[in-house]
Amino acid sequence: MNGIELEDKYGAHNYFPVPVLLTRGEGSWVWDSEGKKYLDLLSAYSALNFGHRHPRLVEAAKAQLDTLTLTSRAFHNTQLGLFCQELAELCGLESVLPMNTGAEAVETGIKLARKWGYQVKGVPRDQAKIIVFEDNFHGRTTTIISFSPDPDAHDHFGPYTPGFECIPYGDVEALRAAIDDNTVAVLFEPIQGEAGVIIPPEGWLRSVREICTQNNVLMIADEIQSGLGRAGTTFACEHENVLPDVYLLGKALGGGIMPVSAVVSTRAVMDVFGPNQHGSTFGGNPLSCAVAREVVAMLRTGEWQQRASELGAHLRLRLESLDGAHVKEVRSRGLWAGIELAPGMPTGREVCMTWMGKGVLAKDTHGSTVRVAPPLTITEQELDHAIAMLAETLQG
Ligand code: IF1
Repeated sequence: MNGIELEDKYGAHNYFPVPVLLTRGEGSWVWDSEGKKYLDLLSAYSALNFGHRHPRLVEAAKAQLDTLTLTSRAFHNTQLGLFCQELAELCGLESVLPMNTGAEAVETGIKLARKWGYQVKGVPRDQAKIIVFEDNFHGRTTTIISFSPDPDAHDHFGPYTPGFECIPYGDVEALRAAIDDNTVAVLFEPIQGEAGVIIPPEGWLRSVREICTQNNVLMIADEIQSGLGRAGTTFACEHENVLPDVYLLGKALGGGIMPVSAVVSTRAVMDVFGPNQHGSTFGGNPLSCAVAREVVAMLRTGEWQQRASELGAHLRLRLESLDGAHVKEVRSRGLWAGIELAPGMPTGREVCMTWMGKGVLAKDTHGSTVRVAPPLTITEQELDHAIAMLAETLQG
């Protein structure tokens, strides 16, 4: 049996992957078991912003593998403090709580906001409310899916966690109306990824910032997919010069090598967590921190963000030149685009299957949208080739 057959026989069927068996990755490219190569336009949902096996990141991992990989937080290790300092400085904030997956960072952010609400804001016990948005995606734990609008993610996993109110994304008046004395946080994606790269109206991020400040509510930005260069800036919030109270980070923070996530905030907010009140076995391990420190160092120069911004402008022009009979709308920021297919076109999955046959790997979302999120290492020539293959695919 090959890998696909083994997965089918012994693996849980919680995904429906595109039928390709990958064996090697390098930069913007991956190879399948038959030696065919593909441009990777998914980047593991933006966990591979620096491409497959970036030499600087592999080197950082190898060096740490030969010294110390795991201590638990029962003891200090020489990588964690430096990671916290360097990431806090990159964010323009003061304190870092390291975790592993994005969902763990989101859960940590929810616990942080609730505890801050009770201990600092003075919300009555167990009355904390967090405002979330329609078409959100923040992960797959039972609390997170409690406020998921997606039936596949939500249904049959009850009983659900209370304390969340879901309102329309991008609607300032709805937000103003939803906030009350028990509201402790607003949890949002600055650009909604899974919803299909949905970009909020210009000024919405600033309004969220103002409303949160005016009402003593924590502004929690889930930048797990939108952050770390993807949107052409270090954080997507920067597009409107907004600094949230809390950043939730993950995916690319691990350099495409380790699962690394983090919650970053001010010292005043983070100090609501005392010893033994939160944590995880692997959070802050020296191997993860060594890789994530190299990611932070690569982002510190701004060259990756600049590259995503410039090449993203080129990507947008190329996508907008696609035939309007095939494409209803292009939404993009930086090297991140959602291509809404026109009515009557094949489904997003069918388009991705045909595109795969032309040497490009991408993923659909919500049936009619094709996501484009190449590694930020992609060249203009590679991008042009991928779009040319898409144009061929759409021509049918
Ligand atoms: C799957 C989607 C993307 C995220 C944001 C938190 C998390 C994610 C904004 C949780 C994770 C992943 C999860 C993965 C596929 C992918 C995904 F299709 F599910 F919705 F990217 F859009 N916040 N997104 O995008 O991070 O716990 O996964 O590390 O579950 O299939 P995680």
